[in-house]
Order: sequence, then structure tokens, then C-alpha cells
Amino acid sequence: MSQHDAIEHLETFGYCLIEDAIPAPQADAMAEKYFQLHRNPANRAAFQDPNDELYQTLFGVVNLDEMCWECIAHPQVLQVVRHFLGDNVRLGEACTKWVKPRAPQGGIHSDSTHDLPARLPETPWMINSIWMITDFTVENGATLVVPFSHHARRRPSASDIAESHPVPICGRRGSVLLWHGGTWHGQGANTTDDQHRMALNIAYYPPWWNLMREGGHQPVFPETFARMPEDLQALVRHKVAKRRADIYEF
Ligand SMILES: O=C(O)CCC(=O)C(=O)O
Ligand SMILES: [Fe+2]
Repeated sequence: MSQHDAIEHLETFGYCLIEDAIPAPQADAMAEKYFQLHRNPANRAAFQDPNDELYQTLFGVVNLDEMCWECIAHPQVLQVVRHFLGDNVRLGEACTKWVKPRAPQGGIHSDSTHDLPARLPETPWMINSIWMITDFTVENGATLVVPFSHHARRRPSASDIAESHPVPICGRRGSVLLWHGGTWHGQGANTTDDQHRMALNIAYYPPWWNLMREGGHQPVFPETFARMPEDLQALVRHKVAKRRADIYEF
């Protein structure tokens, strides 16, 4: 898909898929590392919900792994993201999301809308992305998306969810799915007994967004920042700190 087609697809349907944005062997190396990071008890404090065994989100990956840096600053992705959010986009957070065998489907939701009015803004406030670190399949918990739902300009109600038809976005590892923050979506159920879905989730916001309001996000440590290439530094310089409490409100 060309950049132009990707932008048009996201505008129309609320999401787009960029296939094979990194080679599969690179995704495999990342998968090995991310399963290790999730299994390391030292990282449990950075889980979104330490009590959810079957669906684990690990925040602060940017400090734990350098392989994700290339994804955060990926030129093809940034071109799409900048079209919607402007040149001075910022990284919200990069986190890994592991859907384990027998994990139930997640709730269908829109992203980062807790501070927004019921009638959501026409201007996009966030573009989210999820890198397929393992292949995404219908069975292993591929992300579900409700096409066109960003045009509704509201959070999905219970009846919206009951009446909507989420579609799983499947793809080879190394592919990346992008969506508008207002697009209704959620993680799929993993109906297998032995297949693990690993993803790298990277959220981008415009410079006017109050990132301090995002729960669970971790700072980029100064020593991490110092090692980064300049194009990546430009995306994260607003969230450099030694401790989470120094820059986030909760
Ligand atoms: O894990 C998934 O497939 C979806 C995660 C999600 O809802 C998000 O990253 O906003
Ligand atoms: Fe989400």
C-alpha cells in the first residue's frame, strides 16, 4: 500500500495496515526479547494490570529494548501519523501487549477519550499503532476494529457495541496496523491452546495533547535518551525524566 493509499484508507475506514514494514526475522528477534521481558518478575511493576495473567501490557519498553526504536521512528509510519497530527508529533508510549492462549476478547473502546467531551473532536487527537511481532490471526487475538466508527464521533455505548461488527485485522509479523483514536477497537480473543500473540503498541499524539494525563505511561530515562538517534529524540524529548512521578499526574 502506498503512503497515499494508507492515509486515504485510515481517513475513510479509521485504520490502515502497512504490511512487512520490518522483516519477519527482525520481528522474531523482538518477540524473543519481549516474551523474556514479560516473564521477568522485575518488570511486573510496569504492567498495566498485574492481575491480568492472560492479557499483559508492559509499559516503558523504550528503556528496556532498543529494537523498538526503529519502529517508533519508522519513516513510513511517521508519514501517515504526521499527515493527521502535524509535523511535531510526540510519542505517547511504547508498550508490549501479549495475548496468551485462552485470553478472552477485550472490551471494544476508543482511545484516550476520558478527558474529551461526549461529542469527540473532529481534529484527530491520537493515532495509535500496533506492530505484529508474531503473526496476527483470527484465532490468536488479532486486534478487532470497527470500520468507519471514527466517523461516529462518540465513545461506543453498550448498544453501539452490540450492534457493531468488529473485524480482526490479520497480518504477517513485521506488519503494522494504524488507527484513529476515535476508531472503536479491542484485542481479539485467543481461542487457541498454544499460540501466543505479541504486539508492540506505539501511540502518537499532537503537541497540544496533555500527555501527563495518560495512566501508566513511563518516562524515557535520561541515559536512554542520550543513546538515541536525533530523529527519535525529537519524538520523545517531552517525556525524559528519572521517575514517572516527575512528569505524570497519575
Ligand atoms: O492489544 C490489542 O490488540 C489492542 C490494544 C488496544 O486497545 C490499544 O492498544 O489501544
Ligand atoms: Fe485501545
